[in-house]
Amino acid sequence: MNVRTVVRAPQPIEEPSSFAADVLAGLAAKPKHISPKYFYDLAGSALFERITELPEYYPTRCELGLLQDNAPAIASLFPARCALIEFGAGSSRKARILLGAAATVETYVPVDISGDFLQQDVAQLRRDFPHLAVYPLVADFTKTFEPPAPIAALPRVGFFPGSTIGNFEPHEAAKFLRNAGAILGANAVLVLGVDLVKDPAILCPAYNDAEGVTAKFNLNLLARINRELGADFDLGTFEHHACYNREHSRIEMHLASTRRQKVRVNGKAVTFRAGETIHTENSYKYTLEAFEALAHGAGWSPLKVWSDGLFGVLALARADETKGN
Ligand code: AVI
Repeated sequence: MNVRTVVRAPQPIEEPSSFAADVLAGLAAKPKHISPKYFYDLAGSALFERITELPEYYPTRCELGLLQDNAPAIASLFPARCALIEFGAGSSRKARILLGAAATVETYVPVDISGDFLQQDVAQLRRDFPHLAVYPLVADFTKTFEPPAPIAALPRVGFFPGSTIGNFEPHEAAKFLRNAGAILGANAVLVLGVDLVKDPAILCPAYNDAEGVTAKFNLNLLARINRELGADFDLGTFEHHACYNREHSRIEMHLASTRRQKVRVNGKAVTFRAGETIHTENSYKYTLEAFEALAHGAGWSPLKVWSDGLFGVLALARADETKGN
């Protein structure tokens, strides 16, 4: 999700938090897995920020370039006097590009699950865009939420940059799109970033950078489990693996145990075979056609696409509106 600086509070060890419960359930499953949403503690967020600046990690650079080069054209699709709702507003860096080009945006609603984070950026935004009303909203954008009352009457534009949609399973991506349609309402436009299928010679280095930052980002998940759940993972005995799965058009990230071992997590023993992995992330890559089909099934029609061949920025409209209903 673009640049995240979210600090999530450590979960108590005694009361099984959802972090503890999810980690234990994922480590008991076959194959072992842990949700990528747990990458983003303070250290993980800082590592992700470094990833976005790596020479091999093209998505952030591509998306920023597409937004900068096409901001007036993107903004021309926005309804008059609208509210811009950003889903998972890690930093408003990308929204600022649209806000600078779209005089028609009256109100900006950054939505993030972390209230701490949202406050960091709002004061500066208000200084930089004095005519803009900013209503940060603490909410889980993968679920339905009520937009703030002052935007009740405004047409809405959704913004979901960063190709974060690629970290959802395709059925979850469709669910997000349907949910976004319900939140944004009639006449809505949704602008999102989608990473495209491409030569694995470009894809694989983006997740296996020479400096090893992505490896640190992946391994930080085990360090976080050690810190917050009193586990005893020996990080020296796990390796970062990232590979392109052609059949599913996705980069898969795993943490592979280099030997047979037993680890204690929250008081429970977890055993690993040599070479056994924890599946930590999928990053789906779409063709524009495949993404448009997914969006169509979830009630959205493409209005316009900007692409450099590596990455796509898509503007979608609610499907019923494009039929004139
Ligand atoms: C946040 N998300 C879009 C990134 C991606 O490319 O899937 C997360 C990431 N994982 C490894 N590098 C970056």
